Amino acid sequence: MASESPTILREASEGPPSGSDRNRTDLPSGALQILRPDGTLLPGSEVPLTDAQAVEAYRWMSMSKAVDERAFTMQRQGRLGTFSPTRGQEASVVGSALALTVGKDWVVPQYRELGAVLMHGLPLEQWFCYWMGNMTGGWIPESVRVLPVQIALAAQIPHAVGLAWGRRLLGTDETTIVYFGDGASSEGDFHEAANFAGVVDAPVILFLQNNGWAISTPRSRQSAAKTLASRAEGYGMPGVIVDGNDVMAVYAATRDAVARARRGEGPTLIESMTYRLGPHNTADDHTRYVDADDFEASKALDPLPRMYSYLLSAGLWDERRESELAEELTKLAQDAAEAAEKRRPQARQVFDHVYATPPSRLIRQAENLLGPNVFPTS
Ligand SMILES: Cc1ncc(C[n+]2csc(CCOP(=O)(O)OP(=O)(O)O)c2C)c(N)n1
Ligand SMILES: [Mg+2]
Repeated sequence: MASESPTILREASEGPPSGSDRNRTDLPSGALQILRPDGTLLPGSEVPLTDAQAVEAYRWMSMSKAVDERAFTMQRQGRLGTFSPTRGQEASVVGSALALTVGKDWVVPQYRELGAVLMHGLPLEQWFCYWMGNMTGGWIPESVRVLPVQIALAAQIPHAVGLAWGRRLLGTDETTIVYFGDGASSEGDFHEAANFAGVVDAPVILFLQNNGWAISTPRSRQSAAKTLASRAEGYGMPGVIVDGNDVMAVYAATRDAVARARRGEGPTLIESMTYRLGPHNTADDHTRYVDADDFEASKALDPLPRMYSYLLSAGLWDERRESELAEELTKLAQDAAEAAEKRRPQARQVFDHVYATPPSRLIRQAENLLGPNVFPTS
């Protein structure tokens, strides 16, 4: 395990608020950063990951990217439904999920946390099935402590707080992490859940991925607060801002929040400042609303080359391992996608498990689509 040494804060500077739309590539002052964009360590900082964890983090980030690419291609070929890529947010997702214990702690996703759910045991084939519209894709194996994808913004946050609190009442020291975006943080559900978490000291990490956009609505239109983390004050919990493209900083901040939760000190709000390096989802065209210069600037902060450079200079990685990994991940993504395609959903499934006794209009629709006498279903 990595040491529990105190994390190093980025040198204080007068940074911009987390809500400014332009020049977002500068971090707000006080944001936690360990690995600079060029992959070198910030002077005076300690590496919070063991060598094995650093390689593991990079592998999961690379896997997330490989799956995104496969899924994107398949969506364009009409073989997969609309989905939201993680691209650009790999460090934010993987660094945080790495700080929790697999099989013990709970992961509650929004819809952009592919790496986290895979790391905590969700089979990749299930993930593909879900986005292919197969109703069995939402099934999560009993031993996997991951909750289903939540599209209704912020609706997962009260559930996560209840889950965290309930497990504590049962006498466990389990922790729950719940992911949501800057857009979701404007929903009433977020504020009610955060308030309740503070009151009952729920062992939960409210992990806010601030990627600057809620589809085409910029962060500045979500809240007039200077930073989203500052809202924590009103709920009686610490608010931490972290460079979300630095997997080490994200890990360190989440590790400290997990330690607090296990000690019975309650929730933490983490604002992870990151960038969406692409469209909101496969139905979106971000070039119509994201400033081209800003987009270029955020590409320079891509978390993958940053960690790649670090691993190279630490002697933990080389070009041969990189090309072997790329090959391995391409095959892994392809195999899982093909296995999911073999389970392609049948059109009649949309009529199943909805009503015990289907109303006549539903029967008419089913018969139009599938022919006479399709009901009763199995
Ligand atoms: C309650 C609700 N309102 C609106 C939507 C439509 N919608 C889907 S994603 C999205 C943007 C969410 O932005 P954010 O929370 O920042 O997450 P991100 O997509 O940036 O990861 C919106 C408005 C929804 N799914 N649920
Ligand atoms: Mg967002």
